[in-house]
Amino acid sequence: TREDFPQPKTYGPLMNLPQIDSEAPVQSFVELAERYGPIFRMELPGRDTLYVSGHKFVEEVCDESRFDKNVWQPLQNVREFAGDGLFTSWTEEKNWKKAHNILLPSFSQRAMQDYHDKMTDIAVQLIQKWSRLNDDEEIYVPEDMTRLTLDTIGLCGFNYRFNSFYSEKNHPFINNMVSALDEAMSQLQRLDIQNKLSLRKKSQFNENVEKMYELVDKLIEDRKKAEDQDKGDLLSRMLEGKDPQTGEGLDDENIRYQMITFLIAGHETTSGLLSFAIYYLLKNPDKLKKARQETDTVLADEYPNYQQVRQLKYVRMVLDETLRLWPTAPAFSLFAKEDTTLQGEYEIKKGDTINVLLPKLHRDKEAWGEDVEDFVPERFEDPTKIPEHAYKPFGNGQRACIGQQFALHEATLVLGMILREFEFEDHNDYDLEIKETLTLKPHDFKMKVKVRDKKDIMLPGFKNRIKEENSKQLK
Ligand code: FDE
Repeated sequence: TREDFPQPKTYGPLMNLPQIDSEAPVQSFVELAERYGPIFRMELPGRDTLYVSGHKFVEEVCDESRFDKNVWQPLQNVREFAGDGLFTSWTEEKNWKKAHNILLPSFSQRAMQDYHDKMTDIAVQLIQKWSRLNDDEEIYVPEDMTRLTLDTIGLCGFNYRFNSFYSEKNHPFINNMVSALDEAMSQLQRLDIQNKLSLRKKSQFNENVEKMYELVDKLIEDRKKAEDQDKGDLLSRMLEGKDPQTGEGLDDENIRYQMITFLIAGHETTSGLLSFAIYYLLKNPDKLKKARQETDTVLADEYPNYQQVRQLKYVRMVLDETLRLWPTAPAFSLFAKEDTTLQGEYEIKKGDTINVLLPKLHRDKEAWGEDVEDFVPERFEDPTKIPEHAYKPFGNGQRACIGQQFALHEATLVLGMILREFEFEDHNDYDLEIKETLTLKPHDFKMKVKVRDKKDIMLPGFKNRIKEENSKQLK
């Protein structure tokens, strides 16, 4: 029964609410998992949920014959503006499968070759900005990474340029999105009655949402009017694509929701990933050196090509390890499709919800060994050695992240280029502090960079030598 699950002490009608820090809910859950173990129960007003973070439990809840994605409360709040887009729809809804089928080829490895040049275009803007800084100027890492990832999804997704590098201020779309997300998240921490009373917040929220729709609807409308409609981006694929199962396409309202979804999902998470990766390299000079040796060997030309990015194996491992320690989408939720048990011992009723707590799962010592807190990209050297059910930064099964290849190609390209161009300086001796919104980011993380001595890498003879080595490697 429910009483058999470990559970922190409850406080009257607030139940377990006081144990959650509203600024840092995920970190609260991680601490609770340390105390109450790989499965525990939390009762919040109107919600009664299990949290799992041990690999044996996760293996079971990832069994798609028994469990399916739960559009849990945070996603239901986002659903108020992302509608039945991929991220916020139930697997049962018609539009989930339809959009999934139509969009899958747009996110395949093959499709990344089409996006590569656009990704490079934006990456070059970042490199140029950093190259032109004066010695005393600092970089606000997450802010610049957010500029980069927003502009990348805007260009690859909809052939739209947010041009974030040309402005000190956020693009208005970002402000609207951040306030809407913020409000969606703070609703979680308020009681229903408080939410009903927050009329002013509600009308602000509605205004933010309207503004987001305005931009997106205009992009759809303009594209429909355009002479040459096929821009090879997500938008043209959504406007033209037909679901092979039903022969149907997506309607305009659903395309709007998908666009909002990609803008949210495609930039916050990847921006956090790049920021954490730089943080870990800054704090681990031996790993930094190794990654840089790789970029100096592989990235011989001014602009990396698609194939070279695929050869950045160690940089890629750096990103894998970063996502282990700080999975920027830190949790996902499931519901039981039938009555069942976990570990043959814990009774689960049909409809019960279970949240998977990734930062803790990724530190499960049974699966990873004792050194879980250390940054060791080498863990990912041999793909067969990755403990499958202890590593889920992109979620699970058919509801796993459709943008995984996109995010990893983009992040590998950008991190590779940054490493080749700059020395990093940790001038503030930055202490990691995690900021939680829908995703995780290193709060207030700043550093300085210096353009590396180009003599090392740009002398013509050197370049040729690198090219020779590259072609040897390719053979
Ligand atoms: C999804 C996702 C997930 C799952 C969730 C749940 O289950 O609820 C996860 C965990 C993720 N995702 C994660 C991530 C990380 C990163 C870096 C990313 N992600 C990125 C990206 C980009 C893009 C564009 C995206 N992403 C998108 C997406 C989508 C659409 C989704 C939904 C899918 C389905 O179908 O469901 C996701 N994503 Fe991610």
